Amino acid sequence: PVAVRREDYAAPAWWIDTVDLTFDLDPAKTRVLNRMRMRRNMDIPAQPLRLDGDELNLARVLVNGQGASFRMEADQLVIDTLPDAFELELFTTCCPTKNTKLMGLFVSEDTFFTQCEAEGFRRITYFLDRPDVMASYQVTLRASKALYPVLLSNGNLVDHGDLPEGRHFAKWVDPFKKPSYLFALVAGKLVAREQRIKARNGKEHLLQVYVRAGDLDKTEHAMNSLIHSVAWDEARFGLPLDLDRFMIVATSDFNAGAMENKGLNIFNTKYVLANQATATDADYSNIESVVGHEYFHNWSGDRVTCRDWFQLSLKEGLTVFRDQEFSQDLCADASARAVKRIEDVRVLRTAQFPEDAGPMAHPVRPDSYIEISNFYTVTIYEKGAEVVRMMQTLVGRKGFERGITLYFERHDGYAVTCDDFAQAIADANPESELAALLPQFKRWYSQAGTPRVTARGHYDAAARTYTLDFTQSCAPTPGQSHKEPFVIPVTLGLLSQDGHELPLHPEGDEDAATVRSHTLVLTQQHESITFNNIDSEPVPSILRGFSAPVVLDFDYTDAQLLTLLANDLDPFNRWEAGQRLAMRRAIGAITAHGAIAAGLDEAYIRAMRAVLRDPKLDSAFKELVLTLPSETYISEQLDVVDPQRVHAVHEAMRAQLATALFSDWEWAYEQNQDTGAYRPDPLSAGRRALSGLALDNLCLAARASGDTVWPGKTLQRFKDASNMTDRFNALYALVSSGHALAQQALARFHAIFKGEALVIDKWFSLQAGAPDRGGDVLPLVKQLMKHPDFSLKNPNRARSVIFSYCSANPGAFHRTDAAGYVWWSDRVIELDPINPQVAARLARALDRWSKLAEPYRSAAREAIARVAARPDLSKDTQEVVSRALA
Ligand code: B3K
Ligand code: ZN
Repeated sequence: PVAVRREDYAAPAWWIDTVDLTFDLDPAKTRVLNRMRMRRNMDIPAQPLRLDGDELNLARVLVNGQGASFRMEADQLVIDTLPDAFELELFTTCCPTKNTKLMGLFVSEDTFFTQCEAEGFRRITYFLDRPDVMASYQVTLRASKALYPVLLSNGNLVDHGDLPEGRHFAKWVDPFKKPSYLFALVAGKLVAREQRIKARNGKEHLLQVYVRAGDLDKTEHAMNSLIHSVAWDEARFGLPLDLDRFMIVATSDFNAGAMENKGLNIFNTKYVLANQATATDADYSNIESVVGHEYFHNWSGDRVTCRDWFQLSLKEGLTVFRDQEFSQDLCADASARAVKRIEDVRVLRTAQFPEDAGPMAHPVRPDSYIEISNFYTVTIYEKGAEVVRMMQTLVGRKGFERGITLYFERHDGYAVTCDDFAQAIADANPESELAALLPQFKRWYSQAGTPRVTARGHYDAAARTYTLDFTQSCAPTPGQSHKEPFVIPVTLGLLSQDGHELPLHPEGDEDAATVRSHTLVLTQQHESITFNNIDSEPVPSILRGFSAPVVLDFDYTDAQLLTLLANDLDPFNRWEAGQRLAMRRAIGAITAHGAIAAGLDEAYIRAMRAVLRDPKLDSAFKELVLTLPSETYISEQLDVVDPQRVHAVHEAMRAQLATALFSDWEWAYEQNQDTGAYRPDPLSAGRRALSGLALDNLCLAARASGDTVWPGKTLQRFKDASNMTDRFNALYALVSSGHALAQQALARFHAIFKGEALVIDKWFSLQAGAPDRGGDVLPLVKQLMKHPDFSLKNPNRARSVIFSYCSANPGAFHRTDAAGYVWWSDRVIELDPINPQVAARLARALDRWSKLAEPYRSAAREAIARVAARPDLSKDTQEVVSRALA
């Protein structure tokens, strides 16, 4: 397979002005009539017309109503001789039931759905399937009225009616031009929750959430999230809903989380369906984020889209930033906002930092790809969002809003680039540091890898000054051996040793006399900042709020970290101090020679107890502080990883924290019981999260002491719980502590929820992700694959077993006998012909193989090579494994 390169971008040789599609929907053979008005792009030299296609049967090609001569070149339909403007009529068929890739037109539970991003439209009809070709669409759907009573596509319903032989039709017109990747249709037996809303200007809109008949009682939260999203985008950025009707439709077979098709968002059921009996607080919160995310794409993605797929982060980074801000703005207070920020940073550091350090590392705006589907990554999404966040930091919140306004004024209706976005934000803020540093700032788009910022502090008692020296560097990544310095906003403050926030007097900035946080913008490899009037050596709080996506290296003493943990005004750095204390102890125990020891000292335990018992802190924040860094995050800090040792130390630390704080956990559990009606708001969700963590610790401590009281109470809690969060937390506590009662709880859980696919996913996932005890998880996972409820074709189900084991359970997956790796390679090979996107994602489970200690390293490499050696691998999987071996 050949790589597509960003520098090869060329404007399309032809434009498509209008598309008129007629579908005769039949699961085995759907007929598609495509009539397009096309014209030559006069700005570039004349070229033949090349239309993309994939797995289509072509029946007819007419140019201006006449048979035309054409040829096929690989998957492309090529027409050499054409007038400058013409009507092209294509007639093709495809087979939705055989479409297990879930790209293009497919059937899920007897309903038709489409997924076209990035290159799925070519599986529906021949087309210029690239985002810079924007056309006006009208779509006629025809199908059996009994089997497919609901017929949906983008835009407005302009006509519908009955046809002979029990069939009916619906005609939709999208008032906006769009690229093909935003096309969608849905046809099937669905019901909708509906809500009419009034925008600020008094205009009415119809909001609809379509689901299968039995799921209507799980749509209230998604609808509320949509209503909040519409209001938020209008209030924060002045971006209104531009359609009369906005639809969300849920399907249980979906590769991604959701898709922002214009006016017709298609969602994985996981991000729509929730009620208190079936969904956890985390599910509620994810639904809010994803509904927001897809809705915000209506502007950032649909009104202004990407010129080419290298610009993917133009819409994804910006839209993740927007959904993160949305969720924060829905929080009642600063503490809840900080909790959300910590959660977002945790995702970035546990998933994106490893990507940036591994074989798939790529810039936020990549330079080449073999399969674009492989680049829907945490780098494009989450790091892309951090780049946008830094722009906001550099121009201020108001300045950023001005920038967004200018961006949409300039580019509405066009397909543009990341450069255009950054330019608009800078141009709207000509006096800002962003405007002054724009070319250098844009290295965040072009250079891959996570920068490391090393800081050193010097206190001069005689001069009463404190100086911080900063050095930045960035390790080589594939194809980029040398990196230029980044623009890095570092927000910082100083604390006295007894924990008081010091007023800052940065040299040369006398106005800052009373400021307690200062944002220093690093641009050089080395630079310093000096603070005046400092009476004794301070404790620096650096990178507050995680002001840049970097690794901060500062040689804190334990005493300094304990001061920050107890006193920092910035909740992010308060949490971070606790993580650093735990990380230091984890690394110490892992790298020490000899037997496994948890290595948690009294000072650490005491500090954790103080946080847990602090009446001024919210439960949600406590839960984050009391949660140890994950095995994945710990492993990233090591040069050579022995996953079994990491796992053993992590388990020992968990057990020690459970036992040492036993009565505190009991107290915290009792303190965090809610009696009122279930509400998924951050405050009560935080209380459930902390009581869940407490229960987990109490069961763990019981395991060590032989106590049976808490496991018994936990089982009772599992049975009595009035919501899924409490029920699942209790089940989790029994399973993760390996208690004998777990088996009956699991059986009961399955029996209660056997009709609820999303809950059964949780049931599978919990077992496949359980802490390994003597290699017991792999045999269990093999059993789970034989369970009658298991299906490899359903992505959610496949992920719930296979990914939970291979990607989320390092202690079980990395076995000295290599059996986990062999099993992984079998699953990648088995999945690849069914669904290459899911297979390629699974293929990334061994991305970090070269960091592993022996015998893991050689065994992992061998397993990857085994996959790579397969003939007929999809280009998705091929790209991932060949980069891993490069
Ligand atoms: N834009 C879609 C991505 C679809 C994934 C294609 N492989 C979801 C989102 O980011 O909103
Ligand atoms: Zn998106």
